[in-house]
Amino acid sequence: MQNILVTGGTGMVGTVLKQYLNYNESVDNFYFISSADYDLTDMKQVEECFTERKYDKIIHLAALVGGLYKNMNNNSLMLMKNLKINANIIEACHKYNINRGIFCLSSCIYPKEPSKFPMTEEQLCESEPHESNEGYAYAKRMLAMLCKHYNTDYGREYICVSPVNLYGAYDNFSISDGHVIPGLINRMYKTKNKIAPYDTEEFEVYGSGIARRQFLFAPNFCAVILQFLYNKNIKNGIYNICDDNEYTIKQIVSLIAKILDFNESRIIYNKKYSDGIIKKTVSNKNLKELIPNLKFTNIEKGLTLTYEWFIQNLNDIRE
Ligand code: NAP
Ligand code: GFB
Repeated sequence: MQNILVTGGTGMVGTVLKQYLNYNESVDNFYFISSADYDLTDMKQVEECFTERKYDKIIHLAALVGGLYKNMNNNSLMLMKNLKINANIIEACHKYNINRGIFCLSSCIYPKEPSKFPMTEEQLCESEPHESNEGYAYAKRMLAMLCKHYNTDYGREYICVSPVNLYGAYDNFSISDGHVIPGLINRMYKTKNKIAPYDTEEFEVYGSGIARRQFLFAPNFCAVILQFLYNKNIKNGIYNICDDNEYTIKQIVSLIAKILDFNESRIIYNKKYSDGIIKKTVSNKNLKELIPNLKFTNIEKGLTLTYEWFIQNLNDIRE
């Protein structure tokens, strides 16, 4: 029986992982922490966390996370907070002899003008990321560098998983800070039900709608994290986590409108809002070689389950 520390245990992925483990018996003890337990930007508190008990493995999910507009307006905060969290965690993992762990990157940290699409893991640092999330991107790139060099210098097994845009239950439905799927579901629901200030005739989508994104249902990502944690053949490296599909924002808007039974003729696109990066397609070739029969939830089913959770938890959603 091993002790496994899960940082970011109260976020979307952390909470879905906890649920996943409840459903699927686990041989180990998982300890889920949040910023209320330990502020990981403060090394003193990180030390307290790592001396509370002996941990054998770690799943490092904690980060200051946000959608396009939160990143665009807070690059310095996203850089500083995430740099401190990631450096403190790696330093503590090594100091307290945690030899193996899963560390979370993101597809938005890849180059904005890559040499080729879909982007493979080797292209991660071939040029600078998109300016809209530069702070967050460099803090995650530094996490990847820390894992790479602690693996090389000290024989650690710090493995990086790099998911695409995640969504699902327990997401952050904040209209200003959240990602596109929870943002659209929350605002379209409010417009449909005439809830001020979104009780408008027209429903405004931010941007032109032409941007393309890959989406991954959070429970699918949790299944991959656990497979990587226990797969002894995987000892280091970076792995993109995504299925084969990519959608325009227009397609996502239309899918969400169908699920909410919202009249699409009321939808307009406001190009005053940034689209962010137009395309950031990553390859899942390495993932499929590692786990050939990986199952992914299709977007229609994932969005429907997310909306059903939203409706059932309206009073408790993060927004
Ligand atoms: P989330 O819902 O925003 O949760 C973030 C978690 O990190 C929360 O548990 C939060 O604790 C914790 N945290 C934040 N700052 C902290 C601090 N200073 N000290 C301690 N804990 C802190 O994020 P998520 O969507 O689950 O993301 C999980 C991981 O996936 C992150 O590493 C993120 O970068 C990565 N990722 C997310 C997406 C996406 O689309 N959501 C896409 C790619 C990669 P509190 O609850 O106490 O605040
Ligand atoms: O999900 P999102 O905020 O993040 O935006 P990114 C995706 C796309 O949706 C952009 C459009 O092209 C937006 O213009 N969009 C349309 C909306 N309506 C909305 C809305 O109501 N809310 C939001 N948020 N977008 C993030 C990175 O980029 O990807 C983060 O900034 C993180 O660091 C995340 O990595 C996964 O995909 O543009």
